[in-house]
Amino acid sequence: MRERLKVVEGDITRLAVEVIVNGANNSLLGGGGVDGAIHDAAGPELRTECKRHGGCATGDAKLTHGYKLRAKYVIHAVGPIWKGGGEGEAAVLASCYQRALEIAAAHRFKTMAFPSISTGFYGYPLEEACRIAIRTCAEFLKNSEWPQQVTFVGFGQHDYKVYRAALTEMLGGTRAPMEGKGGTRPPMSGKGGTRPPVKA
Ligand code: AR6
Repeated sequence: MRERLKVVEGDITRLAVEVIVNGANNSLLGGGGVDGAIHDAAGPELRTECKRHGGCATGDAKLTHGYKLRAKYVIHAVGPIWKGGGEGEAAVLASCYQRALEIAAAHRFKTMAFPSISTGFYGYPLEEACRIAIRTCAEFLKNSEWPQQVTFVGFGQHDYKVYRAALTEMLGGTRAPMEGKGGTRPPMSGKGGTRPPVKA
């Protein structure tokens, strides 16, 4: 299971995984941070498809196509705004990851990448958030063949190091030489194959 989780440093919009996750807001109509970067890279059709969802509840996630992105699909997850930790933020953050994983598994996506949801504009402390991310994904993968691989994307050296340290501490090291700078590498695994039709 440990080898199914990895960390890279870089820009999630450049990853050649099958599905990337977006740290969105309730409107799903775009914003700053990773959301802005994903909409910019995907092009305006992404917003048009997002509009059709009519928003997304906090702690939930919605699927769209990836348009001009290298990733074929995007799962838009809405994380909690940090209010000090006493308002159920941890459960809501775990729910975002869980819902995104459920969607990926339902569509049998092989490779999936997460940004560090809620740790930018929404102010969630990074160390705590990355533990929730790792724990939720590790638990999910224990019981699911899909997605086959989950990548955590650290945006910048600091975030990358925090994720690496947490992964090693929580799940041990890996012998697979798969981790490192990821944003500009060649595809990490193939897209395509036969998939059930996607209902976005
Ligand atoms: N690739 C990977 N990670 C990124 C990228 C990127 N291109 N750009 C930023 N990050 P944030 P949130 C990291 O603020 O906290 C938006 O306006 C960033 O360093 O993007 O969930 C939405 O519309 C941080 O670690 O999302 C919402 O209104 C992480 O992504 C609100 O912000 C999340 O930071 C959501 O806030």
